[in-house]
Amino acid sequence: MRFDVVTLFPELVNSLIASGVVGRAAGQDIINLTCWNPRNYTQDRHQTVDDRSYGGGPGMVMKVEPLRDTVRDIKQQTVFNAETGRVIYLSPQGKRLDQAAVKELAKCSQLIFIAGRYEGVDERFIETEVDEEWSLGDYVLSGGELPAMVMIDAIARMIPGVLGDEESAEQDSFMNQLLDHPHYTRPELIDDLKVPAVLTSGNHKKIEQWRRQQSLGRTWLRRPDLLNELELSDADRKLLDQFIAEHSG
Ligand code: 9WO
Repeated sequence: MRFDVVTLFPELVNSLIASGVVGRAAGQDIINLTCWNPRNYTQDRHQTVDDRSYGGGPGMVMKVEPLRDTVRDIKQQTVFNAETGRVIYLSPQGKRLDQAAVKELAKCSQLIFIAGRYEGVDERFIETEVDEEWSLGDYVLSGGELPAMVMIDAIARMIPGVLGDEESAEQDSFMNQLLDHPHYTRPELIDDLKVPAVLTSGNHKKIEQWRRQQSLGRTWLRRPDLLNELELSDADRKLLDQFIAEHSG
């Protein structure tokens, strides 16, 4: 899968491939990450990529031409396929990203991310060149680079072969639409805090049940909105009812 990022800060985005899961996938040529700087697509002496906002007010807006020429060059140089490729803009005005959307996007052959800066980009660029607008949440950052990096990380780990067997995405929080259960490692006792006995019992059936119950219980406590989306099995219902009884008792 190809990730292309249009950014005024390529070194920030390229730091993704220096380490971790994404870095390893890039090293194995499972993914390709390439940054494109719209400053290289300007025609004027000052390499101008922004200008004042029509209507007035503080702050600058990213100009159409450098962004449009960058996207056109990416599409030409990488032989962009309009069926399997997407141009994505990251902003608080986008649709909220969730794991289901991440899974869908992981089926694409190429994603071109537009990382905006300043107060945003000229709306005409979004209208004509952008396929999808995504938001990570209701907060404002100083640019779209970090959201693009977040999306690349989330999408890359859904691509077959990116995660090792030990890291398998099937076990992740949200892959089963619930929050994750708690995790523990050595030592078994620290200060007066003990690891839950079930986890050291060696009873794998019991351990799996306990983890499922913790996932259900924590989702009930912290994200009831997620639970409302689900039709629980009889077994899950019993586990959750027991959790709720113990929690209020
Ligand atoms: C900056 C600003 C300053 C003064 C008044 C209003 C303002 N709005 C913005 C603004 O929204 N800037 C954005 C910065 C322009 C597009 C890129 N930026 C961005 C993307 N900030 N936050 C995101 C983002 C993307 C995805 N999910 C969450 C946040």
